[in-house]
Amino acid sequence: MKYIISSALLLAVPAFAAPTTPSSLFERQSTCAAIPSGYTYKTDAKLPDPFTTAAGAKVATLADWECRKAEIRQLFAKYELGDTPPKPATVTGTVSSSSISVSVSDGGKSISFSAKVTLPSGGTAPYPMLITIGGSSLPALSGVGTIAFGNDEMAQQQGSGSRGKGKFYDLYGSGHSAGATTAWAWGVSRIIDVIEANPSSNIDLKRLAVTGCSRNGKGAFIVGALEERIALTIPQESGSGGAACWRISDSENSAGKKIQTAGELVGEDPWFSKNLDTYAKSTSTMAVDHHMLAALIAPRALLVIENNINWLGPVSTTGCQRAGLQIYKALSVSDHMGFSESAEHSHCQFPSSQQPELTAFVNRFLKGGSDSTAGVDKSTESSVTASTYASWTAPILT
Ligand code: MCU
Repeated sequence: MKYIISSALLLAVPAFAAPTTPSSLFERQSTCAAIPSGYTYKTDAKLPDPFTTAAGAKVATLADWECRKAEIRQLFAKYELGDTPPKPATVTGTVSSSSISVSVSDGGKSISFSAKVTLPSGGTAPYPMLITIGGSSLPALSGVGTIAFGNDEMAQQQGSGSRGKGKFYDLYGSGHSAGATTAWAWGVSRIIDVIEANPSSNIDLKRLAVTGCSRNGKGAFIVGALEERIALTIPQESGSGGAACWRISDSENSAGKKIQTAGELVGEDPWFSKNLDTYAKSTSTMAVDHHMLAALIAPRALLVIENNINWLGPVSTTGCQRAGLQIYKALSVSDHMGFSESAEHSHCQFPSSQQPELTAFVNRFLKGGSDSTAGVDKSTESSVTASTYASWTAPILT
């Protein structure tokens, strides 16, 4: 059954460290073990341990973690995201003060798209920029410009019949394993390729953030997870498929809460790979869950914004992201991640109560400030702890 959020309009490392490109990440990780062939995960209703490898080894050092991170990325592809094609042979484009144009050729096919640029009114170039997935529902961020990514053009989200439609699939074929959110991440990566190739533009490659709300918040979370050149990821009210963990949502649903589960979500829109269909009704067999998105984003900054609307799964988002915070703690960068869940209000209408943490993260990670109030952990579901849902504890990686 399809539920609708009542208030929703359905149409509707230090921050300045050099960005790491996916290729250099894979170069560093070329000595990592591959997932054993025929690998399957055990059945476990508790959240998978980010610190135990597929082969069963404990992760104790930062070097171990680099390999585990590469493994987690592969596991996300296998269980729910599908494959992310690498940077294509040809990516060209231009950056102006009003637009970024992108042309891509791969395997004899080509696509072009553009994103509207709005530079900030104050400050000096190159500017920090917020990449918006289907628009932003955040209040304007002073001194930060926007790059409006048209995600629906890249991969549609208009019901299950829209799977495999959009420019990504024009290039890679309608049967490509990537779900829409993965295809959006690939598209954002191509925009960043063009920014990178135009180093004298008005845009600061090292100060890029991404946001989106609701379904587009799921997208923002996945974009931040798959694209290492994003310094700050701000998914807003993403709920199931974003900040919620599949397993916790299932247990909440079993307890009678009216909450979105993976089983329901896969019938709505093609946000995830068809790979997820296999596991959507048996999420306890998945080797990943959404606390592990933090594994892909850390140590880069992450501010997860949520709202106490039942359908978003407030207990699930709180338990899940409190487990994610353990990953940042293990990397000794607790203050690079924040979780902020507020009392119920209209969907995607940012409340003033969450302004302090938004300001703190933007100051610290996009403007080079030393705002020590980053690292928030607040939820109206105050009694929810990660340990209820996880049987592991995080080591401090050295
Ligand atoms: C929270 O995002 C989605 C939700 O997953 C869907 O079930 C519902 O239909 O739409 C939400 C949304 O995108 O609202 C704008």
